[in-house]
Amino acid sequence: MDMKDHGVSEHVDPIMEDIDRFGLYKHIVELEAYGITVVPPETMGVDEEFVDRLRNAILRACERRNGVEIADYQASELAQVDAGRNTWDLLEEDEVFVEAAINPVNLALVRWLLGGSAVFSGQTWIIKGEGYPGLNLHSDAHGIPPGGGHVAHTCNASWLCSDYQDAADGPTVFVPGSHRHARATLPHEEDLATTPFKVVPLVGKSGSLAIWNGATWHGAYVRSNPGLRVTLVQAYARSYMRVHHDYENTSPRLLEKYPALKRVIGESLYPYQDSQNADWQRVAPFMKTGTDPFA
Ligand SMILES: O=C(O)CCC(=O)C(=O)O
Ligand SMILES: [Fe+2]
Repeated sequence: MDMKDHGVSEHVDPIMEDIDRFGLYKHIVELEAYGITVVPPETMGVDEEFVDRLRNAILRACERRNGVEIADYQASELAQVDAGRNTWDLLEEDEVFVEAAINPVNLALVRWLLGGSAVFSGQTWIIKGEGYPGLNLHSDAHGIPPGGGHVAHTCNASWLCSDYQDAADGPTVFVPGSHRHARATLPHEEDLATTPFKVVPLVGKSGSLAIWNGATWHGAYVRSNPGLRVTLVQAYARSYMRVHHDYENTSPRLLEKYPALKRVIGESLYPYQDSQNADWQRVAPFMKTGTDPFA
């Protein structure tokens, strides 16, 4: 018996359908239990050609925006200052960023965490070279007060565009299960060298998607390997959150070409478009999200 076949929830049934179709049960359970899961490229339905395009699009955007040259990412000695600026808002730089944002397996996992009304909030690259510093433990669910942990409010869906094999690659690290604390880290918990929590480094091959509940504490190790770690970070949020970037202004050409992009960008209810009149047609679906975490 499949519960989803009984039409009990118009919101969770289609998400279940995707979880079933893409074989994501283990990843859903890991998201619940640990607040983080790593999905291999085979399950993501992507091949090497996709990852090469995605990595190249990031590297070319960095070159264009920051006036640098990155010939071979596996040997590049790119300076940290050039890797770390002008990194946000990549969607219109290359259509591969749209493909990454609306990958159906990615969206199934995002919608499990944030509901069918999940909103695309922002994309940024992380490019990290030899000797770049690590990062203290933190939550990405900024602005959510303690106590708001029953559902995920945001999530981070990051495409690995280089292999993360061990600590020397400078990977993201996680405190598994920390989403259950439902608060940001406190100062004495943040330092990776002294935190009382067990920290687990992200291991995965290029083309994997690491997705975590925005409340799951994470940081990063120093990179000691030569060459560049390359990552596309994608932020999604529930529809009541403020987005990193206002994608409602995305070119009509892209929105028309990719209906899935149009859906995940959505149309925020607030602020009202007409400041003197409530738009009841748009209020109704927003109210639905108050009745069901999968709406
Ligand atoms: O992998 C890293 O360097 C840190 C990533 C991070 O904090 C994030 O993507 O929110
Ligand atoms: Fe983060």
